[in-house]
Amino acid sequence: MIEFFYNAAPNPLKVSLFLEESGLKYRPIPIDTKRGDQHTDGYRAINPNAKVPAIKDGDVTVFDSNAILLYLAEKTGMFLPPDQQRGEMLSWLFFVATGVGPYSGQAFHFRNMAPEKLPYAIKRYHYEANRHWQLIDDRLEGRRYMMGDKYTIVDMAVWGWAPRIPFVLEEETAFERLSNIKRLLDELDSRPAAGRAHELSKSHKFQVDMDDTAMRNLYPQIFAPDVA
Ligand SMILES: N[C@@H](CCC(=O)N[C@@H](CS)C(=O)NCC(=O)O)C(=O)O
Repeated sequence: MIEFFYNAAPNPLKVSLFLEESGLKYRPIPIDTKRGDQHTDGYRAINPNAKVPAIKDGDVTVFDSNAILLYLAEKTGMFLPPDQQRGEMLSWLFFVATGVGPYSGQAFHFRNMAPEKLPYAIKRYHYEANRHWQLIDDRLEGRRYMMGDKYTIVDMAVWGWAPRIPFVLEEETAFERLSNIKRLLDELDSRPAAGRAHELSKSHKFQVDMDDTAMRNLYPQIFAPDVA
């Protein structure tokens, strides 16, 4: 049975969705990142990057959410586009992995969590996160899903992060202009598997307080010596 290391954040949520959609048998193992579960030697042996999600599938260990989505899709043959769209799928999947996710995360970080308000960092990540989300919205114009008519892992990758858009861009009404993303989000949210994925996130009492320990576990660089 697959062991699934998760918390309630966007990257693990995408993998929950695949696991629930596919019907694969799995055992969820909560990793409370505010408490520092990700930094134990045992967990670092599974994910040397000390983040969630990760999975163990027998002898195979996979970390990084979009790598896991691709691994599970190839393992099951599910939620993949037709072969002739493989290159296109990889582009969008990696674009979400290297663009949408990290830039959204940094936009939120520099605006809300960074110990200093750095106007240029805030501006750069806001600009880029907004540009990335606009590209996703444009891609969905005239297409039901990211790959066209078929629901694939790229939609799951987008779905994980999309609910955070109003926070990331600090724009309550963002979905009024990113309406194609909202349409996709609503459609996937109406699927029973998405409901179960959300339930899993809520089923464990992860620490909520951003206390000093949580800050040290999530943002150790704040406490590291300054670089020149
Ligand atoms: N590229 C990784 C990023 C994983 C990531 O940043 N996970 C966050 C939760 S969404 C995390 O584990 N944060 C805890 C930490 O940074 O210590 C992926 O896509 O899985």
